[in-house]
Amino acid sequence: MKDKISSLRAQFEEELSIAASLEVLNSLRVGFLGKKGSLTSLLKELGKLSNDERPAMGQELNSLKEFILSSLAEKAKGIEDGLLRRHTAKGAFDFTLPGRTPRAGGKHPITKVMEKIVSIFAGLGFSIAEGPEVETDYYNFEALNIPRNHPSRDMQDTFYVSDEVVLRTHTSPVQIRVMEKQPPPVRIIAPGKVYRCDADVTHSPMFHQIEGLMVDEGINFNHLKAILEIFVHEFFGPKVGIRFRPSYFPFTEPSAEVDIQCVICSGSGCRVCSQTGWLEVLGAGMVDPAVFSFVHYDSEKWTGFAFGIGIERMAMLKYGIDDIRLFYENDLRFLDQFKHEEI
Ligand code: 2U9
Repeated sequence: MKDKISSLRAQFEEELSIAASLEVLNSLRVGFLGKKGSLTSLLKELGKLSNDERPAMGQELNSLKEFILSSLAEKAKGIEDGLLRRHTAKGAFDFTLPGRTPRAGGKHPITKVMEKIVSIFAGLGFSIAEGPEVETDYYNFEALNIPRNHPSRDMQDTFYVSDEVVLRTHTSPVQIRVMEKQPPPVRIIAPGKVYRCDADVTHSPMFHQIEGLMVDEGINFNHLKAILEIFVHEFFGPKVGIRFRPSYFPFTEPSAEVDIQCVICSGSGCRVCSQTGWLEVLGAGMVDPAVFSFVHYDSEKWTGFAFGIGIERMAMLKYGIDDIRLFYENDLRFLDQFKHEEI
């Protein structure tokens, strides 16, 4: 038995030394260790040995088995490494290929328009104020002189959280909160999300506004006109015509709606401006003294103007977009168009 084990080891070493592929290594493994392999047959013969001989021979066979397994593994690794080296040396792997560039995103068009408008007013000395999107009836309506029976308070127009709590329908409550906290002068803009129960091609249940408020001694309608003219010319271009039309809001008196010459037809009349040549872009007015009395500002001493701008509307006019829902669908074919757009 001892001789058989020695000659099996010699035979294995001989065959291993000339094995040059993973396939040959596998047939060696089967030939020696498989069900009918030569080492397996010797293991079966152990039973025929005497009780004295069996343990030593069993140990020898086991150590030969370990030797075969570790030698096969070592040789296989050598062959695999060689294969890889030859493969890459042949040029199958091009180390000079550039990596895959990650797809770069861009700012959402609403964010871009928002930031542009904020920067125009920041340049005119306005600071930014923010406040909660879930508001009380008092801040959203009452303190803004919006009466109990006003249509905007209707369930049809406002999202009610409870009898006294609403999703803000405009950012005006921010200005009320600022005035409650600080005395005049005030020069702020309030950008943010607002909510109205309305949905079609030009209305979304959530949209964005920037409102402005300036309060000081001697502020009059001329200041309002000048600030809004500067804004419109910076945003739409220096040549666009602008006009103020009398209007009504509960929180301003007098009030005005501001139109610009149609950006599509330059004023000659088209479908977008309903053949009028003008487009309404924002609302404004002198703060109603009733609003000042809610925040304990003396309306004999202080006057102020306020204005409101709908961001989605500005973006739609600027880029000629006719459906507001495109802003919220996250279709990259739409959004990618604004990626490199300089406003
Ligand atoms: C205070 C007092 C007055 C803000 C104003 C408008 C006119 C206006 C609309 C523009 C488009 C809303 O998003 S929109 O539909 N806004 O027309 N907003 S005056 O007046 C204020 C605000 C705060 C304390």
